[in-house]
Amino acid sequence: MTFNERLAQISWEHEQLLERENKPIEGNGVYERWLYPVLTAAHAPLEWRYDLDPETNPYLMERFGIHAVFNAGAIKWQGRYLLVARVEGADRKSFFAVAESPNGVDHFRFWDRPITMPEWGEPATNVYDMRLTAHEDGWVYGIFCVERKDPSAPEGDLSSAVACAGVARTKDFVNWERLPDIVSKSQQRNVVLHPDFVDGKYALYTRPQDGFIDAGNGGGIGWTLVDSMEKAVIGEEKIINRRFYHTIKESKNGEGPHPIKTPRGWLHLAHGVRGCASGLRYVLYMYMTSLEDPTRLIAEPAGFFMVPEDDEYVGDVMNVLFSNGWICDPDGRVFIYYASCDTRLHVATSTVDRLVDYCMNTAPDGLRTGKSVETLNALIDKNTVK
Ligand code: BGC
Ligand code: BMA
Repeated sequence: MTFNERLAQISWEHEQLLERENKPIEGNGVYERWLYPVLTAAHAPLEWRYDLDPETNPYLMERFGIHAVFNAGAIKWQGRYLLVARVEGADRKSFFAVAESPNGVDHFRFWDRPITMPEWGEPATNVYDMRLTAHEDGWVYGIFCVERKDPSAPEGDLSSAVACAGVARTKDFVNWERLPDIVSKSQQRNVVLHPDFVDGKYALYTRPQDGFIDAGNGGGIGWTLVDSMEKAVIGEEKIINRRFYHTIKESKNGEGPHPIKTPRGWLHLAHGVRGCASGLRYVLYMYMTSLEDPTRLIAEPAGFFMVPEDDEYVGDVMNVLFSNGWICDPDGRVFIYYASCDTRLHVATSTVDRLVDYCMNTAPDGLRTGKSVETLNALIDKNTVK
């Protein structure tokens, strides 16, 4: 193929992908998955991947490999559905890029350029998993994981890392003001800003952990209040959602996007991790906290909300669903953006009513098999005509 033939072909294929309509798949009553991923590496603009000049790139080769698009923060902004995705290059570095859609389920297109995130302190080796919060103070904050090589790692150890929470704020998603990384006594990878002031302070969901990978004695998802986001220091962390033996979150858990305020309480989406023969298994689960006291757990259905299915099992890091973005429309529709296997991004839809019903009316985990059978028998009794 000539340069021009090849360019015509890849442009046509790219446009087909971007214009493809999505459709919902009937599910379990709680949510509907949609057939096609909303964002993949193939959605990246051709201008990002190719040198389009026949003089300097006669074979029309990719010059910058985009490998995966996943774990996106999400927000409704000026009537449009915006995702701030984690885009990972062939070089394993990830960065943030905004993609927008008119309806939240398809036609997502990246803006012209990725986000140029200002550095703070020692330049980051990697950044990922941004949680977006339109805060009561008028700013949109992005809190994300900043990863740097562990300076105390022995020579030859090129894996040990230090993770902390980076903070930036914006009013247009193009220009970001970087604030100091959040100070914390432990490493932090899943820090999320609550949208409202609480007692006049900023409230953060945290995830204290012992090491870079190990949650260790960090009991689960924490909560802390800080005076300012311009100099945030995590002091006392109150654990609001614990980990338990033999559950989907026995190894680790972390807050997803910030919770949605509903008349019955704050609705949370989180991830739970357990170890198994095939490595770490990441699944999504939900819980609710009280409006009066956002640290008080009021409902938590047993087990997972979503796990990988079919093709979702296959990817770079197998057996992983992860979500750090959802959008709640004024009519109560909820768009849940979840990624599979650190590879691609999908959407599932539900409503606030259905998700609250799911949380309030699904039995909690009894933490042992006998309790599970009791719960099951109660349901069967209810369904059995006497
Ligand atoms: C990866 C993340 C992962 C973390 C812990 C990082 O280096 O980029 O995707 O969550 O390690 O395994
Ligand atoms: C983590 C997260 C994600 C990722 C997951 C699975 O700890 O921070 O970036 O999706 O591991 O690799």
